[in-house]
Amino acid sequence: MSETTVGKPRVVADGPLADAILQLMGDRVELLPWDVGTTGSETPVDGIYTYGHEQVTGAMMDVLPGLKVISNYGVGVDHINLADAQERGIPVGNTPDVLNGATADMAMTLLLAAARRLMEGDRFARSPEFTHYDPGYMLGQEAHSTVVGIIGLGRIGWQIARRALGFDMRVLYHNRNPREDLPADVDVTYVDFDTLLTESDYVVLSLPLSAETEQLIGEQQLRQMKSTAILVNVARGGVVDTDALTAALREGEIYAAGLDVTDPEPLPRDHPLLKLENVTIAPHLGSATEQTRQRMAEISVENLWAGLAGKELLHRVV
Ligand code: 8YV
Repeated sequence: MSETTVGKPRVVADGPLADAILQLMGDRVELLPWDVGTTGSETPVDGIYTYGHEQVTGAMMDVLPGLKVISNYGVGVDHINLADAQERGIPVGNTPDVLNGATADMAMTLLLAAARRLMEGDRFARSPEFTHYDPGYMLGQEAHSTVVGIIGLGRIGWQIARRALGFDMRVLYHNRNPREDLPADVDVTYVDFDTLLTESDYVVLSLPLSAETEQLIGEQQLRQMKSTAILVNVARGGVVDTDALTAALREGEIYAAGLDVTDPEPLPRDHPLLKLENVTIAPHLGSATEQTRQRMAEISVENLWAGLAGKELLHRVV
């Protein structure tokens, strides 16, 4: 142990961490590499900081003596075993709300790009094949004045709904239960899962990944969707059966997909999904704006400080 690390809280983190996070942490912690969570430590480890989506299990918590807090950079905590954390009395913090707007913007970006074949057009416009304009090529699907079905009308889903209303879309949603807290003058309609799938022109996924939602969208659900429908996923790749989606897109069961997330992530570089023209895909950029990332950094580091000091976290999941 060097002189500069004596007495500092020791925190296992998966990195390399963004500069903004390192700046906020300053020299207040000793950062330990992620594999300490596997090899274990004889001296106390005070915290875990998750930057990407590395798995945090009860076994990892057990080999880090004195663990006081797990702070996650992001809202989704499906990679952290919450039951194990709760059982051990270790608070888990996340960064909700600050990323609602950016993630909803990304949902609309993917929806519009997939509907209007933007990436296909971009590839064509750059290629040697684009030698003359033809009003008959690359006709897409209308986005305005259509029906969007949001699965998971939580904090992010609500922001997607507001944007869709601005596009004159009719907004359907499905949650475990209808929301009672929505403003009365906002026209969003709760429907059952099957109705949402069959009536929507756009099915947008913005729900957490859990044992109940894993592979929620599979072969049968894709078959229920319109052949002109577009699936947008800004949630987690695991909510969708990747093989079933690949087949549905290839066979024209649905029109297109706009994906910010995949399962696995990233997909193997030779995966057939990546070869399809009717997929618009981003490398998990939902909340990736400079402004949102800064706020996520601030909240996650505040959560870390609070947990290390034994205080209530700013945002605590369990
Ligand atoms: C983050 C996310 O980029 O917040 C989430 O759940 O998926 C993303 O916005 C991610 O958590 C950072 O690794």
